[in-house]
Amino acid sequence: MADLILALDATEKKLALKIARAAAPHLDAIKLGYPLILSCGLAFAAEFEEFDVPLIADFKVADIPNTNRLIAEQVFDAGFASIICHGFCGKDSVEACVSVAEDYGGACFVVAEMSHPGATAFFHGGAAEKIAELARECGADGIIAPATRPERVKALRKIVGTRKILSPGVGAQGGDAAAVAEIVDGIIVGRAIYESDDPAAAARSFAHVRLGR
Ligand code: NUP
Repeated sequence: MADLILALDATEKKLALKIARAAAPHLDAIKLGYPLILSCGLAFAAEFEEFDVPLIADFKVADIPNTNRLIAEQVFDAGFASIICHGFCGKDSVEACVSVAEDYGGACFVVAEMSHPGATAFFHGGAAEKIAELARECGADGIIAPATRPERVKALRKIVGTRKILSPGVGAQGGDAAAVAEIVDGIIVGRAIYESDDPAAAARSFAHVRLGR
């Protein structure tokens, strides 16, 4: 069974908080990324404290090690529990994020393969496997792998072993939560919850995935 992680890509403060308040009782984490943070500012993350759900920063950090370190420090200072970085920049860049995460008692996840159709152009042909291996070597807490391609999640699971796999692509992108729930540690759901007229009910509809939590 897997955690349910809301990808809160709403871009308006009041609406974002309303959705979070409604859905929070049915969630294990909330993921905030560029859409919300560029609109509302990094400090806005503090306003989610009241929901008592850990925050994941999805900035897909992809820079030189020093810049990655500076970004990760900003993220954890703002109260996030986890950060997502890219792996294609190499070991030293990923290690910078992992090291800051460790300093703050947080977690770092590395994108191994993305969920959209175009991702196959660069992530297939061995790249995703290499990135998953690199994530393991760097001591990352886990990887991001696509719910839109359960067979790829299975292949990457063989590489990362017991490290966590968080899986986006459920709902709006066509992925089926049930198809990956048994092989991942968390499913990431955005529009299927935050664009719903009833975000609480939409989040609750994934309860089968969270059974036993
Ligand atoms: O490969 C990825 N696919 C993906 O959709 C890596 C991601 N981080 N995401 C994010 O997950 C994406 O940016 C969005 O925030 C969320 C999926 O949202 P939705 O398609 O469920 O609305």
